[in-house]
Amino acid sequence: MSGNAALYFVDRHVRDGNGDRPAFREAAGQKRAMTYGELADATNHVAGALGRAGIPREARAAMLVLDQLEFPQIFWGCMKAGVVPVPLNTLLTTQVYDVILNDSRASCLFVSEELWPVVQPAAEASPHLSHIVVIGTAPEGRQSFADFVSGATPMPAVAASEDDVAFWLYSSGSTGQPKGVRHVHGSLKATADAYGARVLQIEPDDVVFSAAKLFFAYGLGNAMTFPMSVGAETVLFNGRPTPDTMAEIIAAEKPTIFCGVPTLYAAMVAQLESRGVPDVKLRRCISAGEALPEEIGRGWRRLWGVDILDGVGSTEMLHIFLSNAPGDVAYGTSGRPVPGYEVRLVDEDGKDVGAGGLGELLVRGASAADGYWNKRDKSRATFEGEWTRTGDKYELAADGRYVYCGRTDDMFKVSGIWVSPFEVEQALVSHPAVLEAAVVAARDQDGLEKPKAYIVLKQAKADGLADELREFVKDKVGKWKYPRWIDFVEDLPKTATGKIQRFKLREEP
Ligand code: 3SK
Repeated sequence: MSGNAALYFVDRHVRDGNGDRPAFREAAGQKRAMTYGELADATNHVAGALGRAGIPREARAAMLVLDQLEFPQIFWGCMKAGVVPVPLNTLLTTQVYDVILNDSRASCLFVSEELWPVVQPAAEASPHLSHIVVIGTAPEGRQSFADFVSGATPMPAVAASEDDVAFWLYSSGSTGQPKGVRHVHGSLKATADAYGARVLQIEPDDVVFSAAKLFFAYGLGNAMTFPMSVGAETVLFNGRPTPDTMAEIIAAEKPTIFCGVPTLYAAMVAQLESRGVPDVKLRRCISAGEALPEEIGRGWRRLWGVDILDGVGSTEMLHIFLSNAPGDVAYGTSGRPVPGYEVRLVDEDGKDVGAGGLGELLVRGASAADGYWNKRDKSRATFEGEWTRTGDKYELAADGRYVYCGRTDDMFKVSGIWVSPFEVEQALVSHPAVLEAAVVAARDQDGLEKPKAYIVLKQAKADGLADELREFVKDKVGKWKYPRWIDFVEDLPKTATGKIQRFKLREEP
């Protein structure tokens, strides 16, 4: 049998007589919905339209597409045709789209009408794009998605091996350099069988709502492949996730599974503490992107009566490989390896560190990417045979849980002793006045590194707060770790997955 993932995730449901089951519904805009049968049909049409347009197998199709019904139609339609969909972060700049369109040499671009203005200059300058397809109302001279598929002869999925490259995702990482991460067909089922089945424990009757968008590896699993692996339904939202929009959608759409990121959970807890939560029974809540502060997990549990399962994944591993699990939650830790994955901690010489030691986390599992596109040195440095380097520093606690200590490149020494910015940030966010914090190394007048904090407050700043926070950190995590400088800011620079971009803060004079 062909290993084309579209057969498993899409066509299998029709073959098994489940074509009438709901697959996706939109929570905003036209509020359209689509069954598994309609999706199978639409994807065959997209595949046929790609063939008719002369887009060959293995060509890349860039997708700058909001969370709307066309996303799964195009993603799986491309895979049926053997064309490689490349979902792009919808929040980037024209300049970064220019870099990505050139790097990927995409021959085709699918773009939501709302996003066309930002990509237009890059798309029109691209020497590689032969087709630009606008979802919604196409501007003068451009082809709409409806016209692109209209009259196309439906085409079934091409035979593919599980090891064929199926799709790419661009990872900006914490350094901001986009890298095309090439994933194979087999990886999608590997993550669904591991995290989806064993941690999320998703069931056919679940309704999933993910604040993380489909273009992130995290959102792609949450809101597409996990629900589709069991024939469940996903609520799609094409807008910005804020505490207000999330609470409204949860109240109206009544999901059973909610997938968020720490920043959003923090803002939701702060807001819902005074307003109260909607009368909805969430049975599973998950978090990734960055480590979840303990207070937020506890606050959420108080409000909703359900834990947040915090985990860590990466674009390179496609989804979460280390996680807390239902009935086995320890806030402030990333939990244990997800069944199907193995992890190791190694020191700077690549030697395994002993119990209680601090080391870089390496992971092994079936969903590892096939490598970065066109970046041989970076591929070699990250994918070491079966093991993938994560760039995250972890400690293994005596109870077998892993505790996040920061990025390998964010750690610094103060008076010869390691400081984890993450640990200082955790101390700061446990202060009642602090909503978010980012800590970086800055140099004092002697050129020595010391912690500097950027802080987003919950409310207006009280007099003497900076000194109070310094004492608070000293008491909580150690005298040498307190921030010598504190800047109160409106927000923090973040990657699309919610990771703080400390390198941007370090760049400041
Ligand atoms: O950042 C994470 O933890 C993550 C989780 C799942 C998939 C992708 C990513 C980056």
